[in-house]
Amino acid sequence: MKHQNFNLISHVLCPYVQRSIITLKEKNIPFTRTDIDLANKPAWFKQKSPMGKVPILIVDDNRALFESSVICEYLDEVTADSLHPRDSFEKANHRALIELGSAILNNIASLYNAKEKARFQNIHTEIQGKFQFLEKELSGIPFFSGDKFHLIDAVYSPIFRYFEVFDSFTELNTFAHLPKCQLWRKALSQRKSVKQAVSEDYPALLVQFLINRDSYISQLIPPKNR
Ligand SMILES: N[C@@H](CCC(=O)N[C@@H](CS)C(=O)NCC(=O)O)C(=O)O
Repeated sequence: MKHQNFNLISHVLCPYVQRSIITLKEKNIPFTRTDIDLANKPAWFKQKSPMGKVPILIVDDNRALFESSVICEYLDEVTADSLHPRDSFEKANHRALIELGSAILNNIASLYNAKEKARFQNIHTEIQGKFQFLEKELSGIPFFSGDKFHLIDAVYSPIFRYFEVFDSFTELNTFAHLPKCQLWRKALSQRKSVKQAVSEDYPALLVQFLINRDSYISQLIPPKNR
């Protein structure tokens, strides 16, 4: 890769930012991170982000890319040792399951915004259904396809991270009957790049974010976490 200067426009809690940071770290790409307040978006950000969303990757101070999957693929392409499998079907399948990961993130947003218990439970069942599918697809240990960490692992790490916080105050047991997902989840949580993708106060910030939803999940958070 010729020397390029990367700045990732980010938000402290965003799971799509996290997958990009994990990719940057896994590929040892030097970068700077600029966190912005999504409730008060700077004017320069609106010019760079047509959808008003993070992450945005600024390349050499003048070019910008949006959409985390595109950013991860680009970073993977401009550096050696791809984080995708070599086999075309396997690679396509990883990409398809990355899409599934984004669908799970949408489900998680619906979960924490659900006002009523019944809706919350229905969405949780939908999420479990998607992980049941993944349980059948998981072909390796400790990561999705075995020893090598791939882009798909970067995508699922922030997804599992939500459940670390949910499990600190609820009994969802999302992965109770999914032993392979449990092992995958554990391995991802111990990966250095995954740990480094968020700040130490991430759990407290997420809890505060969940309280502010004023939704069903907010009511489950005990006073000691507030
Ligand atoms: N498909 C987008 C999704 C990114 C996204 O939804 N980012 C959220 C934060 S996690 C965002 O910036 N939302 C805008 C807002 O909250 O106003 C991607 O993969 O980059």
